[in-house]
Amino acid sequence: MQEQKKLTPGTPVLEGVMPAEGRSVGMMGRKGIAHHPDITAVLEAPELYRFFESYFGEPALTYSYKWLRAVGNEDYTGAHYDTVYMGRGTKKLHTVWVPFGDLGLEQGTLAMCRGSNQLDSFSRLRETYGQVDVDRDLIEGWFTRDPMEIVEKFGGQWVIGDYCAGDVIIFGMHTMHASSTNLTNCFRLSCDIRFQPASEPVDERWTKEGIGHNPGGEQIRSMATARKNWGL
Ligand SMILES: O=C(O)CCC(=O)C(=O)O
Repeated sequence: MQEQKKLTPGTPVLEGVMPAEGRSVGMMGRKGIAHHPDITAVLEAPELYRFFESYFGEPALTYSYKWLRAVGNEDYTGAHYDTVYMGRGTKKLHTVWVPFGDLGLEQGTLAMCRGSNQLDSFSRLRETYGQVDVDRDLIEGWFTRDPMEIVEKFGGQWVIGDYCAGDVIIFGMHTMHASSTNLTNCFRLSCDIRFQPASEPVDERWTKEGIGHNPGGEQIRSMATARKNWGL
């Protein structure tokens, strides 16, 4: 990030201090910093494989694509299900959210909506929005930018906290999540990665070189229009 001149000159590099109006720095992918050996030592640690192998009861694989994020001031993630981005393979795909370092919620941490994956009150949401594929349907991915709307309409409970280096959050493709807004002047560093049973189909957008989301340029439908059609 310093090489890309994204940090405030003269400040300690390890604090990740951003200039005024610093925005997110692109670091996702299959190459570069997301695959630096120091990063993969965390994201592909034997402890993660051991956990998933015991959870799945068979060998686990992880997608080569790493969603490494440096989230800037005033930036945040809207509420969504991950299936809309990576739902073409197994239903047993799981996300692992990994904070890099200790992160307070004022720096923009992950919030999970407890119950959103299984409460009956979310069933219409799971049957409609939960079946979207953003690349096939050419539609926005976030269901809403206002997380409180979720609990007001469907129930559940938002859970958020401060995280320490070494914590992870693990969840399936139909658990609603979002992040708090980064209100500090330091980038929030985290990465989300995916694990699944090795014998099950994969979503090739995230395992094969040269694929990914649509390159763009097409007309993208707004979530507001889709929600009107679903009556949500
Ligand atoms: O870190 C974030 O802001 C979003 C992460 C996310 O959406 C995920 O882990 O699936």
